[in-house]
Amino acid sequence: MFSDIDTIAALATGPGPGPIGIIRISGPLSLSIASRIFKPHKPGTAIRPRKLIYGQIVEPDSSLVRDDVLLAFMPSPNSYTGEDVVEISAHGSKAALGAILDLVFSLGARPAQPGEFTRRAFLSGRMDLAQAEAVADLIDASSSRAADIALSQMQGSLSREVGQIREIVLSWLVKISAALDFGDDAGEFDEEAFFQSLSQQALPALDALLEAARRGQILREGIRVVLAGRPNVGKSSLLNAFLGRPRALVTPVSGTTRDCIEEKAIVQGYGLVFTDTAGLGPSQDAVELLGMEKTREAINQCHLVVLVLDISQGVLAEDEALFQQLKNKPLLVAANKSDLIVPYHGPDEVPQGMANIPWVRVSALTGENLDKLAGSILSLVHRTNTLEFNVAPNVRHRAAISRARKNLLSILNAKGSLPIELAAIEIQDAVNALGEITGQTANPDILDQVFSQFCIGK
Ligand SMILES: Nc1nc2c(ncn2[C@@H]2O[C@H](COP(=O)(O)OP(=O)(O)OP(=O)(O)O)[C@@H](O)[C@H]2O)c(=O)[nH]1
Ligand SMILES: [Mg+2]
Repeated sequence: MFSDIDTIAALATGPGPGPIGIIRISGPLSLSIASRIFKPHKPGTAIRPRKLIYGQIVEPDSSLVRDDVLLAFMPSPNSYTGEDVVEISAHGSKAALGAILDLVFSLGARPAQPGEFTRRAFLSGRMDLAQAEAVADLIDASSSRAADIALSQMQGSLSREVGQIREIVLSWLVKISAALDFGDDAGEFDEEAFFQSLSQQALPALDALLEAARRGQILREGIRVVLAGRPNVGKSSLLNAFLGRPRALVTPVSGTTRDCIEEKAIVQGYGLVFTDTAGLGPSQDAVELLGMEKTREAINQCHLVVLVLDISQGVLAEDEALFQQLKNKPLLVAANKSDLIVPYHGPDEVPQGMANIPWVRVSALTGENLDKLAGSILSLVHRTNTLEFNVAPNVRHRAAISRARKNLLSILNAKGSLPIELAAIEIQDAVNALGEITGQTANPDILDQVFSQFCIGK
């Protein structure tokens, strides 16, 4: 049978040299290309589905051996793309892999576009669009929490939630269409039930997804933590301790850090974006004053502030003044330089005014209690933004959810004065917007936009 689907190939592993590199071929020619270049170690061994076979890649014309490899064949429809797929695991040198790929191209495959394997998986119905996007999220995940959510969405968690809302809205579209087409013959259209279903089922579910998107953004981009405090208390030393490398300058001179320094660290599975700041306090120096202005901006934009103290000096009036300024933000105190005070095992003497906020004694110098500080940061984030969720709609999903939400609100806000024809249009738009998330109503432009963000080979 004639097929207009061509065969694509690409390196599926990273571009640098590595112990193993995997070449993936997908499309109708996959098996015939593999048969022409693969010579099994045991003569006569057939390329059988889902069996790993050891052999060599040999140029058909020159009989030149290119590499020792393992080859796997996954026939359609039970493969990643839904098409015939061959994967060749070779040695990961650029030269060896490049030569094998050239051979594959010379026999009729063409280089895959970014995300084209996953696009084919979507088009053949192996996964929906939200699941396909989760594949890219999983590859890009920089923390284990972000990876957990990507995996959950790859397995369909977001698609199910969106699908349930779409079902509700779609069921009303069907009823409204019947009422419009058949009038009284379709039976009474229950307007009350319609409004109730939108306001009490669909709308709260959309709002919950928008809230999940907001929280998910924290995980995608990292939890923004500002290290603030008087000059010289050890803010930069704490940043370096979290990063495990000397990123910021540390000196005994007060006012060493003049500009904000932002760095991401993975702490207990979460991405934390720390901002080390210029110390806050009285100053006449124009540069220092500018630095403090930037510190305040960073504080405004962060999820939480760690107020760093030099506990070897006790809690000074300046520390308490800073505490007063910061206490409206999620806040905790890092009582730093605890190595300088006599070993102490009783409860911390926390000043009365600061009694209600988490307080951790640490030493950036020795690393003592750094884990405890990290744990306190995370539990404070959990308290202010629960992070126990398994869906995190991205920017594209959020836009579609907001559109659907707007459609439902225009029906509900009209309080029954909207002609049913117009309600039908709003409902149809909402169904379409939700369908864009999972791909039922996604046009080629949306697909291009989604898949162009993938890497080649995925
Ligand atoms: N003993 C001890 N010294 C520390 C500790 N943390 C920082 N220091 C010392 O305190 C001094 C100031 O440290 P920095 O990290 O530069 O302090 P900072 O808060 O960033 O200072 P500015 O950038 O000037 O605001 C340096 O001499 C550090 O070595 C600690 O936990 N224990
Ligand atoms: Mg500093």
